[in-house]
Amino acid sequence: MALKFTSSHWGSYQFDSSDDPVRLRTFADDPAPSDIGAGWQDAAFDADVRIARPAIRKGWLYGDRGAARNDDAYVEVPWDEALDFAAQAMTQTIEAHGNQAIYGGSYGWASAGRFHHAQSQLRRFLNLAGGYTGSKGTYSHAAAEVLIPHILGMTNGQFAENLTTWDQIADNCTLMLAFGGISARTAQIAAGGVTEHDVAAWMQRAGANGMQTLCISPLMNDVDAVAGLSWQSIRPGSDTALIMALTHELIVKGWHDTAFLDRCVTGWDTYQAYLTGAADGQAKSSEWAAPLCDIAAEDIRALARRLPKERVMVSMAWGMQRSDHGEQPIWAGLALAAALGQIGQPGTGFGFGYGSTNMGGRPQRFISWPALSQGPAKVLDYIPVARISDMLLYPGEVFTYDCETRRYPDIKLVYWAGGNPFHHHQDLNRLERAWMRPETIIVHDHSWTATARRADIVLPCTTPLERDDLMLNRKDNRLLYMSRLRAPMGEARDDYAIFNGLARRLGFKDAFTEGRSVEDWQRHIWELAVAVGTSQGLKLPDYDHFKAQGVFQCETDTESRTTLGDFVNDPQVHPLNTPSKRIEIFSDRIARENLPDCAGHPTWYAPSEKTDSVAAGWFHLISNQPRTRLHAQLDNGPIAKAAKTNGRETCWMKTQAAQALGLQAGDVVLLHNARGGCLAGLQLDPDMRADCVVLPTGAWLDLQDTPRGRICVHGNPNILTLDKGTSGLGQGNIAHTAVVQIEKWDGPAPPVRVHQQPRFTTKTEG
Ligand SMILES: Nc1nc2c(c(=O)[nH]1)N[C@H]1C(S)=C(S)[C@@H](COP(=O)(O)OP(=O)(O)OC[C@H]3O[C@@H](n4cnc5c(=O)[nH]c(N)nc54)[C@H](O)[C@@H]3O)O[C@H]1N2
Ligand SMILES: Nc1nc2c(c(=O)[nH]1)N[C@H]1C(S)=C(S)[C@@H](COP(=O)(O)OP(=O)(O)OC[C@H]3O[C@@H](n4cnc5c(=O)[nH]c(N)nc54)[C@H](O)[C@@H]3O)O[C@H]1N2
Ligand SMILES: [Mo]
Repeated sequence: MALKFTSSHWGSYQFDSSDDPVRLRTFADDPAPSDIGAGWQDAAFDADVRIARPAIRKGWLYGDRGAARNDDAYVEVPWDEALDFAAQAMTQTIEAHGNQAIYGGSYGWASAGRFHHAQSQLRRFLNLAGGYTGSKGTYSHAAAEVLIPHILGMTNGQFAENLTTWDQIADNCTLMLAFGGISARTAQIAAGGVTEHDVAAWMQRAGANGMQTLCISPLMNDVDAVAGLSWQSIRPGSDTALIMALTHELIVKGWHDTAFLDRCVTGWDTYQAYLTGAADGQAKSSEWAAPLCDIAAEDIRALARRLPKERVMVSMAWGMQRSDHGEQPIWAGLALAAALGQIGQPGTGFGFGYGSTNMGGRPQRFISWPALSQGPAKVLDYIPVARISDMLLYPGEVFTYDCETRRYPDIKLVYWAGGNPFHHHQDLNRLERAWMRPETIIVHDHSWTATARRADIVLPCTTPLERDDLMLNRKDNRLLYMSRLRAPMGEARDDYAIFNGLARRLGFKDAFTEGRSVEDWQRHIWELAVAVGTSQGLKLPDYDHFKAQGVFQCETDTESRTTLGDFVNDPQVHPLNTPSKRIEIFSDRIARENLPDCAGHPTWYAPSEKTDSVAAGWFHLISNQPRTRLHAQLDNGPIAKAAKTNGRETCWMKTQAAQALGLQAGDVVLLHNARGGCLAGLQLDPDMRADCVVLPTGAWLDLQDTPRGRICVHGNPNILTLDKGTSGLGQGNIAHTAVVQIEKWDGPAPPVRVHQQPRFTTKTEG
């Protein structure tokens, strides 16, 4: 018997291939495995959702140019025919419109594993085909990705890797201000694979050491139970006002650390003039913030009084900036930490992303393992990733992004592999309209997701359980050889094999494969990894030994880090890479853009939707990350299904708020606003705000015609969210900013059909 291993974004697994049937078990050395994975095997081999064979949308075969894309039947075809169609569509697009008419932004999480990473494969393929229009930034933290380089002189990725480590927090921090929480729910996930979940254990250790945690969030359970926990409920979208009022209190009481500000910060005077009202006549006082945040002014003052006496970490969940003007809480939070003068000291200062995944603040050495080469980019056009509907609807129009002005390209062909925009994008009715514009849409997925059901050429790929791969994640201490559990289902092929077939038709197969088989590539990547290991003082085994052992443990030493520690120690010797060489609380570069929605210093802007500006009966929608799956992945599996309410996605309201509307646990409710509507199954939660409703992301979109119009009968919140950029600077998505109305669904509710196969037809039928 030989144990074999595999990995995913939610955890790692082991199995004995001589077992019959073969069953995945959680990786034995993970101290706190995620529940999500218990449903992986069933979800992956669910014949009801798997794409068995290549399929072409009927209307596309007859040249409808996208008209019926939102609800059509599919014709199954042999692989050769499907690949011929795809190659022809690419050739025609490139000849008639040039490579920039291909959108290959293809955002999404795909699967863990270095070689079979769908986006890497796609980009390598499209670059060899002459290039494509790409995307910049993520749905996770786009606003921060643009802002942080301006104000800290490093990328968001570099900042993330310099996050003050958990050991320092546990030993030194006495007050954790957890804006948006720090949760084991989200810490189940780590991009690229994870063998050890430890965020909950670090929080317990910090709590046992006396750290107080203040969960500042609309939901109490955004921090899991821990010693020293308390909850400050806040109106969604108003954190910037609270942070400014706290900073204002420090200034007027003279409790701010002027020595730190003089030494390490630029632009404090400008910001202070804004806070005191000298600049605009409005002091950002506790009285000013109180009605915005729905927190008593006295409570804000009491919190401000505590701050100078504690060793404080100002922590922001990533979700804080996935909202209108999402740049501002980050910038204002950094300014608050600067005013406290505790940046650069162990366990205190400013943090972004603790608990948002398992990665933030891990006290370990990060090693840059090799990846598949994607080749040089040949087209330089791109869009901010969340502006996809705008791009498709308004080709040629101007947009601003990161202090540049550009135009949207005219896209004729969309190619997606490893993502699900009809899960992840906001205002899905709007995306559906935009999605009708391109001539051809090609999608690789293993399952009939909402996006696959809206593609013209659907190519079935394997899941990681059907292929070998390497897990090389710089933020995990182990390297895993991922072994296949079983042969591919149906006619599924690896993304690599699919691109191979296309590259042959397009005449660049040799350049794409470099003459290597899958195993040759994996051996090649491993050899590069061995060289990296050597440069880091690690002796990795050769490929065959690694494959046989399955696991390589890098090291057990911890590496403790302090964000901006060197800089604060000596700003002259370790200056920041900003224009002023310091932390920029005023950025001249941003100010010069004169943007209406992002000034040169942290600024309060009212969000486009909020509960205090609508009539009673409106609720703020919180579409947070789902506890039971990764985004829309595994939604068809047993763990996600067990958490649904009568087969629909569960939404939560505060007990009293639901009672006031005459609603009970288990009711089917309709959530709606001007953009759309969805059904969900109601559950009650006493520990959340009365003006909020929680509907996590990831229920597969199931639009059906009902007496109340075309609504999602399953519970996808993105039918309700707002498709707008955070600002003309960051252009991040604002998924966390939306208001909705709720009512009981009377009468029979339409059954959910999206976890079944789509409609099939023949070429000539109908
Ligand atoms: N309302 C709201 N919306 C949100 C968010 C929110 O907080 N609220 N969060 C946003 C965030 S942070 C993110 S990151 C996005 C996530 O959005 P996505 O990353 O698009 O979501 P996933 O469901 O992970 O989609 C990955 C897809 O890749 C497919 N796949 C897996 N492995 C492979 C493979 O090997 N090859 C191929 N070809 N396909 C594969 C899966 O089946 C799945 O359909 O959602 C965003 N959307
Ligand atoms: N189980 C699971 N874990 C995941 C994922 C998943 O799909 N499933 N996805 C992963 C990905 S891609 C990402 S990017 C991260 C995202 O990680 P986060 O961004 O940290 O997670 P969210 O759940 O979007 O947001 C955290 C909380 O912010 C609170 N919140 C929303 N609006 C506001 C506000 O205006 N003010 C305050 N104070 N709080 C607010 C909500 O109550 C929400 O529960 O999660 C990762 N982890
Ligand atoms: Mo994300």
